[in-house]
Amino acid sequence: MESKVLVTAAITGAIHTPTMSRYLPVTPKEIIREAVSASRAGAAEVHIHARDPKTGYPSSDPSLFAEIVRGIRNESDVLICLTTGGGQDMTVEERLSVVPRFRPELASLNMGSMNFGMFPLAGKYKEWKFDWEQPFLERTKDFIFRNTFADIERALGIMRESGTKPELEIYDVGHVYTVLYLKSQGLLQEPLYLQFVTGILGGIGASIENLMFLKGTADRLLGEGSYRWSAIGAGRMQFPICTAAVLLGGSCRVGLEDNLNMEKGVLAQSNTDQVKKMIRILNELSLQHATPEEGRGMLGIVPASGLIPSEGRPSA
Ligand code: KMH
Ligand code: ZN
Repeated sequence: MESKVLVTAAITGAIHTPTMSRYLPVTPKEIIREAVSASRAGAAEVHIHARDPKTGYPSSDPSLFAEIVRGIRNESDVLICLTTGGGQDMTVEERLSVVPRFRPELASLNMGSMNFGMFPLAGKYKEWKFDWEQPFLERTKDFIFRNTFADIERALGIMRESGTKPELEIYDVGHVYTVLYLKSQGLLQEPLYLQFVTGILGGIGASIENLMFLKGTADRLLGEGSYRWSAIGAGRMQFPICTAAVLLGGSCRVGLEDNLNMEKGVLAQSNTDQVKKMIRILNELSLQHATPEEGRGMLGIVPASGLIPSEGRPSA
């Protein structure tokens, strides 16, 4: 087992909408506050999306990302992982633009095109805070989350030039084979960083059997020592999947991007509350969370000496 567990907090994402929880961070200030607080509670990594501060609509606006990155960096040395998954209306170019601009230590990289169904969430609410929310969710019945091989290769080129490590998002077992292919082409550097995403409608379901299948496949194809891994359970499976992951020697991701609740029917009042719950679980299991520096060591990220406040990292 890894000696330490790298806990990630995914602060706001592009799935949930403001009606679903008044605690969902929306403005750059809220996102910064939540990220810094989550890191103080034990998250070594924060996964960042931006939203329109007035409406909460997922945004690729670089000025919002700049404010968020700068704000977090001013107060914390937490590993910052910027999304390149973005939101459903963004082009691949818009989604990737944060990488050369901010040169983050980590950026997500989704391992295949797929259905990404958020439409069942639309049926759970009768009244909406904003007009965009219901159609935004319903549209995903006809949405393809685009991540072609060409897109992935382009993203990897940009990440290489930017000194950014890709966090490889694996939504199903075929995506592990895509990682194997990319590795065989010399496009990935070890240790690889895999994020097993379970419970998205269109991807593999959130069960412990599936998690073990994903990990077993990765061990067999990639070699156990060649990668670090973390897991996500979307929705109510967040804590069960995270707990299983850490028992299997992996790391885990919590946060309001993936789950709005603390337990069934109880909204989490912050990302930090979820991080604290995960740390309590780790402690009960005699496991320890990694600091950001230990996280960098686990992922083979050269510590960015003098992480500059205004952008993600200094030039190479
Ligand atoms: N929302 C998660 C299921 C990304 O931002 O690139 C996956 C995710 C992808 O976080
Ligand atoms: Zn994300």
